[in-house]
Amino acid sequence: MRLDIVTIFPEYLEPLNVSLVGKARARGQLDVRIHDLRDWAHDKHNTVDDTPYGGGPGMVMKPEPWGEALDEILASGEGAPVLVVPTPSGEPFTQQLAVELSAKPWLVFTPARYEGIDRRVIEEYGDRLDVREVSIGDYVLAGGEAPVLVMVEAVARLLPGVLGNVASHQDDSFAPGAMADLLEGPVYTKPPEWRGRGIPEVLLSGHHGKIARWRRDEAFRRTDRNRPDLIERADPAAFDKKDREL
Ligand code: 6GU
Repeated sequence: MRLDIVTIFPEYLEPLNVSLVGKARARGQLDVRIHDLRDWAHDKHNTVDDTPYGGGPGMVMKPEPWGEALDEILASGEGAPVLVVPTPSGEPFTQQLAVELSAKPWLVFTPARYEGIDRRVIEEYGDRLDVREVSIGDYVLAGGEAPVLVMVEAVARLLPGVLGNVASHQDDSFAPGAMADLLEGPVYTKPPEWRGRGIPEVLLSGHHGKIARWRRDEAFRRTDRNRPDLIERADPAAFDKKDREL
């Protein structure tokens, strides 16, 4: 998969050299290209923003540098990428969207600063590309770079061969399957006693059926406590009699 990211803070994206994404890049599973938007700003101060038409606070990113940057990036590859525009007014970034994006060969991200990008840029590329305006949650950040880090990590770990153990995302919170609609429950490792605290005995029983039932009950309890909306929204058929007794 190829990813292009256009930003005025390339150094903000240095975490993409580390850990899972860094390793995927080093192995050639992920081709990440980070571009400095100011390379396409041509005045003495490399200006990329201007005051908003109609007045109001803050600054708006000018269309010309984005247009030149995106034209050059689009011309450098085969076919059409999905253009992912991070914005607090976008559609929610969900595991489902991460799965969808992970199936694409090429994504271009346009993290903005200030009050966002001149609307005409989104319209212009919307005529030619699949454009997704995406928010990572109901809070406001100073720019789209941190959301890009979030989205790239969520997508990269779904690529074939990127996670060591394919089973490790089968029962992720939000993954489809038997535990769909439930958050993951608690996990334990050695030692068997730490600061006087043991581990649930069922986990030592070797009884796989009982362990699966316990995990499901814990998942249900956690979801009921932390995200009751997920249970409200789910298909009632997803829950059995034992769930309802908890
Ligand atoms: Cl994608 N950008 C900004 N600036 N703030 C956000 C966001 C994106 N998602 C949630 N808050």
